[in-house]
Amino acid sequence: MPPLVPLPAQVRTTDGSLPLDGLRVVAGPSAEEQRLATVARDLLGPAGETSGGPALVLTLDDAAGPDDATSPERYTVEVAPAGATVTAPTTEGLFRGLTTLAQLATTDGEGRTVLPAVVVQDAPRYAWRGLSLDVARHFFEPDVVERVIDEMARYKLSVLHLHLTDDQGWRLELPSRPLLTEISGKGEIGDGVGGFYTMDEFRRLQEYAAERYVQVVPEFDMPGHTNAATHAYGELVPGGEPTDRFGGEEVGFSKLSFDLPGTEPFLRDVFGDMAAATLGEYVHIGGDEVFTLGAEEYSRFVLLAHEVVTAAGKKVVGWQEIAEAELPAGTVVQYWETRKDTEPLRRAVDGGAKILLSPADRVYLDMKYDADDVRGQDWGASMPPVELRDSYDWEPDAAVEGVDGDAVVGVEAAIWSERIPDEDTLFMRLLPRLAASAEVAWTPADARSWDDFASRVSRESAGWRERGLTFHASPGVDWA
Ligand code: TNX
Repeated sequence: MPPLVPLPAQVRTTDGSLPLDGLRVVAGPSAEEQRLATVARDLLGPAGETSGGPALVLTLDDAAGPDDATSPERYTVEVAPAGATVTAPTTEGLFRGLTTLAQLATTDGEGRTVLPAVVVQDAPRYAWRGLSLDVARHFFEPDVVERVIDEMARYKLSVLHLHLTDDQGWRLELPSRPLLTEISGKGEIGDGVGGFYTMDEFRRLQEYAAERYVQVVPEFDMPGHTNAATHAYGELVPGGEPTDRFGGEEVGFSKLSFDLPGTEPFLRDVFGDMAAATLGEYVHIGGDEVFTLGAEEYSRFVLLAHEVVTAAGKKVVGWQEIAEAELPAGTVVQYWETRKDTEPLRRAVDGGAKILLSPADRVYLDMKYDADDVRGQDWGASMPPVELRDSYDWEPDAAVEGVDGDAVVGVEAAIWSERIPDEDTLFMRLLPRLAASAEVAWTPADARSWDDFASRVSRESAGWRERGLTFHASPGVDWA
């Protein structure tokens, strides 16, 4: 069996192989199909075109994918010695099929790059297969984020959630509130200079992601985690004096007060600007770890943020805590706190909310891998380390007690960057756990097994090395 990650729904190997050398790529006439033909040529390497030889044909076709699949991302890949096809109902499906094709490429006994003969019929378990990246505690330049998106695309992830604000920094320039980045774009945890994305950089980042069928979901975290905002705009705190810069790791001390006259205009400005700059359908309103507001004030805050985002034409996502408010149906609630009672989540789901799964003990990728991993995130005795197998061996349907699998929109790994000062550390934390989380989100439950995953993921390290990416050599895997 070819070592595909995430494992497709159905893979059948047949005889022979198709050399890439000279393979033509043929696609339909639309601009996007033609672009995908170029993507295919890039993914398959410098194959070189010859006329009349075998071809790789990309075709839009509703009949593609496993028999019972309805996902727009479903696809079929067929490779035979005479040629290859990728079929899908959408260009998104074609792209997912191409990423499978790229993983299939291997070297044969004569040193040629070939695709093994195979039939893959595939579709994702969940549409939302995400990664949440904290660019507030430590800032990551656009080129680093692009390299993260490249790996996400390889593992068929579909959502990049950017945690753009926190106590330590504000990372998105906004036309309505320039001081946010002029003042709070500088600095981060430790001695780093910080930084922020201009509107232009943010648009280009979203386009880069969209070309890989990854949707960016931007987050402004409120009403806690707000020191970067109150450091820039004194009107957001009683007394009107801007708060001091914060470069520590502590959480839960900052807040926005609902009743200050500056608060609602601020909320309308920042979420309005953000919604206008967002190409995707979702905006994340934060809402986590608010220890400084009463339940009623918190609730009013969440509902106001919800209203502003909805009025701007975007759907709302928020951290688990927003389930304490009476949420409108369709709100996506991001579960993370495995140590808390899930009763508010059950109530939210009864009211029509959807659940996005980011259980910290499985897919918080900043957590230490093992007890000796002193530079990893550590929540003390209440949270054990998160090794690769922990990220793999869990069942989304059973993750939130009393919440039915039908309410789950997907799985999102999260990486908080308090202890991630640079790109090498970032990738060492992401890899290999990101691949495990991706398979949990993509592959049918009954097709998954740790032993099989361990043998397939072992082959990924060769590519990580080639691409200059750091990774953690998790035990139990015979790394290539
Ligand atoms: C909790 S998880 C947080 C973050 C921290 C993280 C550190 C969540 C929604 N909030 O603010 O970065 O712990 O592990």
